[in-house]
Amino acid sequence: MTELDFPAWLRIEHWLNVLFITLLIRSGIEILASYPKLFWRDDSKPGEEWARFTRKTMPTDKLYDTLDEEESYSSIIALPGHKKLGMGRHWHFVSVMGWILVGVAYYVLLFATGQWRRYIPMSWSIVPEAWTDVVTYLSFNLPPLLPGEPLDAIQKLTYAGVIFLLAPFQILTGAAQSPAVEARFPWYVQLWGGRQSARSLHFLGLLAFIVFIIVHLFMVFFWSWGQLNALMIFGHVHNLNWAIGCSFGIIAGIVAIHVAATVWSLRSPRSVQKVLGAIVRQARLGLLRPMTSRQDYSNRTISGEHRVNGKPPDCTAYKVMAVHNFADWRLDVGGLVENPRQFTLDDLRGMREKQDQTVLHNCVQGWSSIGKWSGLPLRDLVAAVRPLPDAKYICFLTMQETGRDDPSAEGVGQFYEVLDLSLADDPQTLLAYEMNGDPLPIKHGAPLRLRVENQVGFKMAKWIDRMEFIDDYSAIGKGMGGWREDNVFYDKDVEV
Ligand SMILES: Nc1nc2c(c(=O)[nH]1)N[C@H]1C(S)=C(S)[C@@H](COP(=O)(O)O)O[C@H]1N2
Ligand SMILES: [Mo]
Repeated sequence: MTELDFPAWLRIEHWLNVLFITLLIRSGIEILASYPKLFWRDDSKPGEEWARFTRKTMPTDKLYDTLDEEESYSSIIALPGHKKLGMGRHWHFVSVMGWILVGVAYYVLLFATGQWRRYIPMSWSIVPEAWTDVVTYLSFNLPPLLPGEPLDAIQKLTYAGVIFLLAPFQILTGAAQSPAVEARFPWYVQLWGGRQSARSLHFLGLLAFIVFIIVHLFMVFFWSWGQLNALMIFGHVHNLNWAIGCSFGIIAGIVAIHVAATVWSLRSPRSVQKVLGAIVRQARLGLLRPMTSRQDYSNRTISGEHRVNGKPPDCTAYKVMAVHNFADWRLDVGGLVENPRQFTLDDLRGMREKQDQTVLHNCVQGWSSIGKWSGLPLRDLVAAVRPLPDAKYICFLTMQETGRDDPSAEGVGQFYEVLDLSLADDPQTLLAYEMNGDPLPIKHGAPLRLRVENQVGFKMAKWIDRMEFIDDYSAIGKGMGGWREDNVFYDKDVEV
């Protein structure tokens, strides 16, 4: 065999890659568990999934929401397992940052050192050769190596495919699922066939990675575990037993990191949320926060049945108000403002002509729908109450008492969400009182709900009746910036 002279940087990259890819796979499976169905179309219409990874069936006689569809997977396959979407997201985002850094360094070094020649084929004749190799493998024989190279044709093509196509494909289809990217560049999502198509393709990319890993491990084993590991660890074949020992040592180390990440996430999710959240936050605010929504989907793309998340207020006061078309409802706006006041629905309707926006809704769980929302841009209301200079956030309080309204919810107390005041400037941040041309239906947040189109769905509080301008949210709820942040450990800022 021609020497596989792996330089030190390449050997280090290889093992870091193993760490990050396995973290990405397990945390990705956790994210999948929260909505274990795959669709091609952006309405995520029940029954139209092309793949499902759950046996649950949904009731047809009562309102269920998409959280009822969530699955609990084992920690063996998911990081951390057991319905912990918040944790899965933190690990996925931190790992992808690490993976991209490692990947960029890898590309740069590959081209700087000429090592790329190992992987990029220079002649089309490699394609028929690769095919012959596949047939040879399938008949349990070993194909010849390429002249003067350490790989056979199919190996070379596969590595080129994984390094230069599959890895970028996963990053690009991942980015296509960020609500901020989708809001700012709707054409980019369409490039992948839509939000659900991007999610499905991202999943197929995962399968491709898993197949690659299995075949790769099998081949290494088949060729010589000791020799190849010696080359990938020390850069030369020396003492095979020592190399085999070290390879298992490295694998044990990676497994230990997985176990530690899993145990940490299950035992103290709050500290994971704080530590990993702080790392991801920088990248999120720097790269994605500037992306403001510019969506204008055509009427014909509107989903026939917009999906629902959250159970409506289950109390007499709300129901009586609903019967009277919310004539008695008031929006209370106060806190750090010059002009605290109450608004009726008619006040909001009368402040200016309603603004329409037809947009893609992204739920943190992975489903989407397209709806047309109409209402008052939040910035108009902000201008009317005149925030004081130290106001930094708006806290949206709702009429929903989660413990009362949804006994299966993973927390109790009033549902609320805190928004950075700066997001109120975005033209498509809206206080919506209409949906698809009708007054807002109860399940979608009647009489008033928030729309912040470059964020994930859970920020868009429904059934709002109070807005408080504040300079600090650490004393509200459990202090994390929202009910879901408090109870299921999501990030407060969710451009992804
Ligand atoms: N008050 C309240 N608002 C809420 C929720 C909730 O549970 N309670 N769920 C959020 C989530 S997770 C999503 S995805 C959207 C769903 O909006 P929709 O039901 O109109 O599709 O509402 C958000 N607003
Ligand atoms: Mo959601």
